[in-house]
Amino acid sequence: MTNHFGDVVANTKCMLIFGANSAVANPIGFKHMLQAKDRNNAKLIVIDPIFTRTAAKADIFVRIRPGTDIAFVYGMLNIIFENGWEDKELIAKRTYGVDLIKEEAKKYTPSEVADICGCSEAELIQVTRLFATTKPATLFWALGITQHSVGSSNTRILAILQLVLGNIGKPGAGTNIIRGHDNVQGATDMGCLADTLPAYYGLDDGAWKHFCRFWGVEFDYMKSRFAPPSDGKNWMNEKGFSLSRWWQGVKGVSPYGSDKTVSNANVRVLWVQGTGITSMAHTVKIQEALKKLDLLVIAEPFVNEVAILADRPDGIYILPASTQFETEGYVTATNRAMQWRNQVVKPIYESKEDQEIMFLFAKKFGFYKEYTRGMKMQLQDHKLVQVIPDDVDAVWPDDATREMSNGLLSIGLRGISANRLRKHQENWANFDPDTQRGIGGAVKGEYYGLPWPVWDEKHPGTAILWNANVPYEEGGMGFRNRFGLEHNGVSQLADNSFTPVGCKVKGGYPQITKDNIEKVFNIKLNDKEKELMGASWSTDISGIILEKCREKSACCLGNARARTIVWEFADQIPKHREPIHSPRWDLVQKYPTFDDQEKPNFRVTTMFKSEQLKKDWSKEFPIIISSMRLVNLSGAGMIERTSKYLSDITPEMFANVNPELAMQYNINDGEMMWIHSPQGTKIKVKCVHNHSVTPDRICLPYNFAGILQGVDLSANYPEGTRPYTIGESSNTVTNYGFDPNTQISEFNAGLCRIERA
Ligand SMILES: Nc1nc2c(c(=O)[nH]1)N[C@H]1C(S)=C(S)[C@@H](COP(=O)(O)OP(=O)(O)OC[C@H]3O[C@@H](n4cnc5c(=O)[nH]c(N)nc54)[C@H](O)[C@@H]3O)O[C@H]1N2
Ligand SMILES: Nc1nc2c(c(=O)[nH]1)N[C@H]1C(S)=C(S)[C@@H](COP(=O)(O)OP(=O)(O)OC[C@H]3O[C@@H](n4cnc5c(=O)[nH]c(N)nc54)[C@H](O)[C@@H]3O)O[C@H]1N2
Ligand SMILES: [Mo]
Repeated sequence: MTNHFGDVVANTKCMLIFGANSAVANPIGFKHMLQAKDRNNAKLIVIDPIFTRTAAKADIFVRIRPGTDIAFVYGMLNIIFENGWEDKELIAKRTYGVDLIKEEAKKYTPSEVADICGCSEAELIQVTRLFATTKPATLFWALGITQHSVGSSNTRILAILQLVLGNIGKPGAGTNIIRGHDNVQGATDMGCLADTLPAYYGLDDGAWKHFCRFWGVEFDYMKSRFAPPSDGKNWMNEKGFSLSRWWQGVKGVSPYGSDKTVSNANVRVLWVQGTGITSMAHTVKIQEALKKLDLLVIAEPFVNEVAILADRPDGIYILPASTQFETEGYVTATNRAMQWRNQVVKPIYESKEDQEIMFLFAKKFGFYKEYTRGMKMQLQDHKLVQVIPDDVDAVWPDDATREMSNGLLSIGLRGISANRLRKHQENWANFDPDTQRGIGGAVKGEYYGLPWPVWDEKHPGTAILWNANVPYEEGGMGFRNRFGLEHNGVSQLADNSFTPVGCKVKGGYPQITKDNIEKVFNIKLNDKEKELMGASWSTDISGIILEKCREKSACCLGNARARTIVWEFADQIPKHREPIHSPRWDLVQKYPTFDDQEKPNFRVTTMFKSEQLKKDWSKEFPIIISSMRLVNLSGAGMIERTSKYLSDITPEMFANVNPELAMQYNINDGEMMWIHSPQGTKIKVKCVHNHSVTPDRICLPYNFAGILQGVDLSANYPEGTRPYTIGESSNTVTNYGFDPNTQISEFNAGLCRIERA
């Protein structure tokens, strides 16, 4: 989120939600949106293929076909440019590539959009007029946008819409993706990903060297932990398998179609800690892989249903992990704010805290010393020194928090500390809910939870990203200069007539490096500073660059242009592309998906066109299938399905089906039906007649497991651990399809065939 929920309540005049059902998935967040309606008479617009509980509260609801948001937004942009509603000054001075967007948008006339999206021209015009002419206006989105083969293009076009309207870096505006799980922002920041070290540093040697420096280990030691280079690849710099495709790395598991696995080794052990696995797509492949593994380890407070999916006689270990209430530390909320949590009780029974399990693992495998040394380092006189000896344990979580502050500069964590975050927690009552600012005492002027970036220990955190109307010292900044100084001969820096408030460097300037700092800041570094300073702001552990930035009231990120063109991606600007399994064969010809991804990404190749063009899938699979959440169940659902009362609300797995569609297949309300996928898999679920879906689509919750393709797996649960309700996982029939950049599965647009069971 660029902004925060308090800001929505206080300042927003119009809210546009694409593909989020916050009334169910984020009820507390949604309460803020309802408050904005009450307090500011803010208008709520919802764009969703399903009439959700969120849509029920909207001033305008527009139903579109899943996977067509890019066409809809280009349709909006076309109308915006035709009427001159764009922010001309911002576009001229602080963006790059908007002309290409304007050109592309011309193709999306209201009638073209109506045809692609299945809405009316009047609906598109009404939404655009309201959203473009009401200021400030904010944009929310969640999984209806990201979980698609065009997920990354989807998110880009929404950011571009806000840029064009000038709804960025301002109170009441912004691009606000509502994050999912508790601490999902924190988990991402900490690099629980297969393609980067923590804080988005990536995996190249420069990133590893930076980490080795603040972890207090030699780069050569780190290198020795990895398999030697082979097949022209240095595996240390290669992405691992993603959570959505790990099964393709297991020997003997057949991939889909022509998909290939390109790795130096097979996956032989699966270690599961904090994810449900049955919540991932392609359950049948997962089951196949689980059978072939050497070993499956689950570190969990519950019996994760991955344990029962495969009928393994041996080689499964469940380690009891304690819950968040039995540990201490911080989590990061959807608005980048860090919330400190106390240990409520010591770990009960024989369970251990997650980090303790990892420490014991490291001890057993002989790298505990190197693993924990980062926590023992402290900055003294601009240099990191080991202050706790190797044979003395660090203090959890204080020393771990310092480790992050030492090294995770790319997201601006230098200003955090355990004590600073504890102080915020102890002073909850002393923050203004609208601005999130401390009103007095020990927290005066600081933003609650120090939303990152929090550049140094005096910095208050950044309540609203890219806000150039407040000084650096209060969380202000221009747009980041991340992608070079020039592209196609055009400067990527902001126009010289634009200077963020209070900044002593006038006009556009680049991100700050050791090489350019003297010139950009018009200063002379002394020899000691030169010796200690890292190559750029994001690797300068000494902190000298950040000190100089404070003196100049200038953000280290630079003052640049926001780009609409991503020259590294297959689609340099977002393009509408039909879902891989599309119900519109005619549109597949006009808007085909990407070329097959032959170059492995996350160690696998991915089919696009070859799968899409194989045949007109809609002949055999005429119905669209998409996902939903239930308020009483979360994720893979194991936690709640072990509660008698929460189970009782949805005692069975089901699908919402429009009665008209159900009756075509002779399926009465409450009868069982089969759902078949293009991959040849099937699930047996209860048919619930429901008018939230139109007759061309059905919608399923994804929070069940324990039954697979009609087979009850109850016997596989260890005694006394079977939840009150089990059911088919909708992910058994989730269609083939992955985003080319992120590998996220196509959970929200696929096709199926139904029949009475
Ligand atoms: N079809 C379909 N599939 C989807 C989605 C969809 O919309 N449709 N959504 C996707 C999304 S966005 C997500 S985030 C995933 C969510 O799916 P999962 O990641 O599977 O989510 P949870 O079920 O919450 O899994 C968390 C597991 O961690 C355990 N756990 C809880 N607390 C702790 C702890 O402190 N320590 C440890 N070690 N374990 C703990 C829980 O018992 C649980 O088994 O599902 C994805 N799958
Ligand atoms: N009770 C409960 N709360 C949860 C969770 C849970 O499992 N249970 N999970 C948590 C997690 S991990 C997450 S990530 C969040 C997710 O939060 P949300 O994303 O708000 O949850 P979903 O129900 O998946 O909502 C996605 C919406 O997108 C719509 N949609 C599908 N395809 C498209 C499309 O192509 N375009 C548009 N415009 N809309 C589309 C769907 O119909 C649906 O209404 O929820 C979190 N909160
Ligand atoms: Mo999520």
